[in-house]
Amino acid sequence: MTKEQFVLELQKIGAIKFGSFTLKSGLVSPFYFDLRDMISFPEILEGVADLLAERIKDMDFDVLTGIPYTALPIASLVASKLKKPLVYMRKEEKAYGTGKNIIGKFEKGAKCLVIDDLITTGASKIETAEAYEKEGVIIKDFVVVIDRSSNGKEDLAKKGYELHSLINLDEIMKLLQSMNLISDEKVNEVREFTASISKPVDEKKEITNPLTKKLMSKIKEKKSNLVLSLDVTTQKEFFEILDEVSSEIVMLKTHVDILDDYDENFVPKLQEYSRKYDFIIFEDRKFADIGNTVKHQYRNGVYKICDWAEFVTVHMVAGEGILKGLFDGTENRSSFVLARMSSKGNLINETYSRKCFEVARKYPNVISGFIGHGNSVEDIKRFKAKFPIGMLLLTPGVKLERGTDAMGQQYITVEDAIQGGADCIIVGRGIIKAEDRKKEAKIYRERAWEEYEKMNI
Ligand code: S5P
Repeated sequence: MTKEQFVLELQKIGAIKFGSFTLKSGLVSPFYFDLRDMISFPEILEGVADLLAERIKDMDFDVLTGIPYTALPIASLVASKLKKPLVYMRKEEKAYGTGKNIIGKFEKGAKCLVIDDLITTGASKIETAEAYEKEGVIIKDFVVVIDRSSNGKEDLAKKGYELHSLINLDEIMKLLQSMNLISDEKVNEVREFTASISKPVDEKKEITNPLTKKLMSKIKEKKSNLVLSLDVTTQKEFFEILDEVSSEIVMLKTHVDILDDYDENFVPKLQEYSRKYDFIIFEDRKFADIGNTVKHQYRNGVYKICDWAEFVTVHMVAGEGILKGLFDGTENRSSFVLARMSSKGNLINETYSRKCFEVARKYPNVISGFIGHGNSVEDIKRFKAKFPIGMLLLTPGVKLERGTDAMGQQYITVEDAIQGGADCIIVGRGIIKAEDRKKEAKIYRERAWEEYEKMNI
């Protein structure tokens, strides 16, 4: 099968579609490639495997892999044709923070060639390469069936990987045009779309959420990215600590339900502190129930959180109805969604985080950003790169030194968090258990601010 025949076959089975398709990013694309069904057409599968085998037979690699699901059956056919060993990485996403496993036999240091069906941006390829590299496998080359990207080759080259493709978008368009299978108008539409997505995103797109704006301007005014997590159980201790550290913090995070002696004096006193020391109040309630229940948990009961906390935390596990329950009818209230957690073995995975971003894109007026953590600067950067524009990252599990506690809390450093892209660090015991809390809070604030300024030059 020639490349041209292959493209025509793809078109026949509906793997190349023109129309209007909403992509994961929210962009509407005039075309869509979906090679998943190809496995049910043995001649096409055989044809693409032959083309790929021919393309890679002289490249230098020890093992071959395909990215599940679509490319794995293709890669296994190619591996068999070239008599090369196949390996693959589990597709099921393990909870964030646990290692992934490669299935198949390979030596540490083996050179692995990666086959995939498509490339749109280089991002997921880079993630794949890094995941393999963590397991001691060396990745240099990626071979994709269709390159539909505008800068994929360059983006991968920047990270030291080489991209090869059987066919690119332009070739497909030219071929279909020459066979009168697509109108000139559609070709132009596709070209315009591809050119538009390769333009850099306007980072300065205006933020509309008033509380996000408030937090951002307070960070600048107070020169502080420090959120204090004041997890103590008596009011006496609570306000003693606030007396010592309030001037260092931009926001105070409470767990109001852990106070043994909560009474009606607590909130007015807290509000007085907030005015006097100019910090925002953030109740870390982690709402996670159905809309109707959280509506009452937020407004009623003993604490009436909605009356005094400008921000709250939300788990998105119950679905977006939770936001209606919480925020319908409120003004000047916003939330941070837990898109990753710092605790060891937590069940959040990448798909879940991505779903949180999708919801946030729909509700920017009541979501200011995400709570998130990571095991390295690079890991946090990759996580933050997927945020909708204008969303903030608050990172808990932060201390001056890396470490853990006895109950699974994992700490990264202030520098790790901010260099990864955190807009604020959330610090609890690092400060409240220190001998000199005032001094310690100052150290956290200064370290975070220094890094933050470097990042935002
Ligand atoms: O993933 C998370 C999310 C949050 S909000 N991990 C966390 O530790 N938190 C909160 O941050 C947690 O509830 C606690 O209030 C604070 C961390 O406290 P520390 O004493 O470990 O710094």
